[in-house]
Amino acid sequence: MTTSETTTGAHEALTYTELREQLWRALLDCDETHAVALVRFAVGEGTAGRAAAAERVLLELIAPVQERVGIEWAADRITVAQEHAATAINERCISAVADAAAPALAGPARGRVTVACVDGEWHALPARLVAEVLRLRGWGVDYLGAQVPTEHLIAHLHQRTSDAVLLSSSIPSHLPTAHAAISACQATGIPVMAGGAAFGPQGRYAHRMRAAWAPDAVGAHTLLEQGLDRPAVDAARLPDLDLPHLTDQEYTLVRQGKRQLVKQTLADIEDAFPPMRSYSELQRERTAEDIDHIVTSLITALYVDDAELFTTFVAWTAGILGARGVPARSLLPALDSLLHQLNDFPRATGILAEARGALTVPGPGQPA
Ligand code: B12
Repeated sequence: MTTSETTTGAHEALTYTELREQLWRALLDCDETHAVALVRFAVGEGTAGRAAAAERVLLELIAPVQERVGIEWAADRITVAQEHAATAINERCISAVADAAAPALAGPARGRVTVACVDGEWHALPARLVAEVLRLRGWGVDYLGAQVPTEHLIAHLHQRTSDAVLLSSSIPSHLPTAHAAISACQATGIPVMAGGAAFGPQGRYAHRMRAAWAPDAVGAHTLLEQGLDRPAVDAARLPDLDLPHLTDQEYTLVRQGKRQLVKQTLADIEDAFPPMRSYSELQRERTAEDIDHIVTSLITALYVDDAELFTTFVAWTAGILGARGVPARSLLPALDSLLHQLNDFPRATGILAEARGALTVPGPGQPA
């Protein structure tokens, strides 16, 4: 099929399942022209219902195909380069949908919101989807994109009128930064809604940080329509006001000792996992990165006081390693080393022990 067939109606009878498959193929072929033609086709020509059609394309075509990109990368069936290319094309597709729907958007805005990713967060695509859906539903949106330093976000809020700040984060390790950003935004008197995978099942961490939370873009619209409570203009609050367990200092001390923890863990696993001795320089670097991520995740779990955050991360790491031929049991020496090093920290050892127990280790003779 050629690209011109795409635009001349050859897809008229396509179901959403077929459209998703075609978009997926176009992403794998790095065929941006075809992908853009496909989403434009799916939005359709007529003005009536175009905003609703555009929303459906964003949430039921582009979003699930983007999630598939993650699944295929995690399973080692596509490369990092393919994942980057696919994401770049999907970003272009979102712009194309927004352009195609623009003529259907009229009338005064319902209100204005600012949508931003927390500092350090590169996953801008989820936030962009939220921003575009809100625009389609009549909101004025200041979309600030990826990794917005909190002080610049606050400066923006002082310059522009916003009814709410919508903060996005996909990676849990950004939760301490997200918490500081939530508190700083609220101190300006503007309500905050958080969203994205980082905030946990049913937004449990957003709630603990006193932010509103919605699972997705449509949920964000519903909450905005209901109206968010305006916080008092005040000084940004200290984290332990929301998270009293932080007064035990475990989070602060383990975070301060992170470099040494990573270094010692690497030394310990080299002793306990003999295949590591023949690792190449690149393999060693990757292992150091993995340990760094594990320690960072433990520190985040201490911050929100939730062992499940760490257990989920360890299981995810085991899955990623497993798909690349590295057995899950290779993580055990790292967890044991951390357990030993953090012997004096009861919350940390509790979290580590829970993750260790949850890590399924095949018995002798079973494939790892
Ligand atoms: C694309 C991608 C990237 C791109 C991002 C580019 C971009 N412009 O966005 C790049 C290459 C930069 C990247 C980098 C990394 N990534 Co990445 N990435 C992804 C991927 C494949 C897709 C993300 C996405 O767009 N999802 C699609 C949207 C639709 O999903 P969504 O998040 O659920 O969004 C909806 C809701 O959450 C909600 N929502 C989102 N934000 C908000 C905000 C508000 C206010 C509200 C109300 C709702 C809301 O609404 C959205 C729309 O309905 C995911 C896999 C996945 N399944 O998501 C991994 C993924 C998120 N990445 C992952 C990882 C590990 C990383 C890296 C650490 C990799 C590395 N070793 O460097 C880095 C971290 C970078 C950083 N510091 O942030 C892991 C995270 C695992 C974990 N639990 O920690 C994932 C899950 C991959 C995987 N399959 O395992 N990544």
